Amino acid sequence: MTGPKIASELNPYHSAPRKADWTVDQRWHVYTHAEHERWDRLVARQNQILPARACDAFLDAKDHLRLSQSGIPDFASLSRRLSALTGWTVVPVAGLVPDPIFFAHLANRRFPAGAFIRPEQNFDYLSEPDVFHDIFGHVPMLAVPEFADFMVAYGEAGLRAAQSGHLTRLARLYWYTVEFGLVQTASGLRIFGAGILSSPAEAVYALTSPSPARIVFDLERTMRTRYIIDDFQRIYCVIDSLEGLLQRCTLPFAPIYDSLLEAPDLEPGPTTAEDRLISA
Ligand code: HBI
Ligand code: FE
Repeated sequence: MTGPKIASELNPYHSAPRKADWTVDQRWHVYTHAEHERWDRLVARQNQILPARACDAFLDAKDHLRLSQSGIPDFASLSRRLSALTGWTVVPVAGLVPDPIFFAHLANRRFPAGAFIRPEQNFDYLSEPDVFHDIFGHVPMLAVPEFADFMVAYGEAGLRAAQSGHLTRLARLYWYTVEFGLVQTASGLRIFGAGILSSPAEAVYALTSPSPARIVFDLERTMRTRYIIDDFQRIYCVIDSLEGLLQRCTLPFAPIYDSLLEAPDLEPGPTTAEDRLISA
């Protein structure tokens, strides 16, 4: 699933004036008809796949935020709807921003979202976060109060981890929850991770393929587990509930980092004797 890297000349925001916090102007009126239409096709495809696969909180919030309306969303009006629910806003960025900048935005309830849309030749997959991944994949969960508060706590923890040198381990928490998390519900296993929610193929694979391992989320285990960025995941972590994630992850992480100092990293695949496996 490796895609070609997006050439920076294809992303007009790379040459746009950037503010100190790395945000740019979205310049919504500059999107072309083809770009709006590409968004519509990406949304339509995902809307076919996500019912009964995404968690209900995501599906409800996606409708509430009117993300299936035609055209790439205007971040300012989307932010008004979102902030009425949880106080979060979305701010446009050109692409990846440096870690401390990213964490400072999260800690202040601002989600930095790529403003560009993937080019047509990358319709199925792009390694960089674009407007479809960031807005369609991430923003609905930010309208869910428990998740919204978890993301603030993550941003604050990120600012501390960047100082104390524990970012590698903290970033794995983000990866295995915010990006690739599954949640156990009364109606079965569901998706809440944005990396899966924005991928048609992985949305099916994550829930039903026999090849990846699915284990009950354990914070220490997650922090020790490396991840792969250019293929489907080989292991998924399953939380019990968003409330549980929030409670577990708003406790201070410093004692956990310390307790893991001697613990070796784990590969993203093989399970251990302590893992509690979940069948698909
Ligand atoms: N920047 N725009 C953007 N989006 C991200 O998801 C992102 C980032 N910068 C850093 C980063 N993620 C990660 O380092 C962490 O969450 C760990
Ligand atoms: Fe993401």
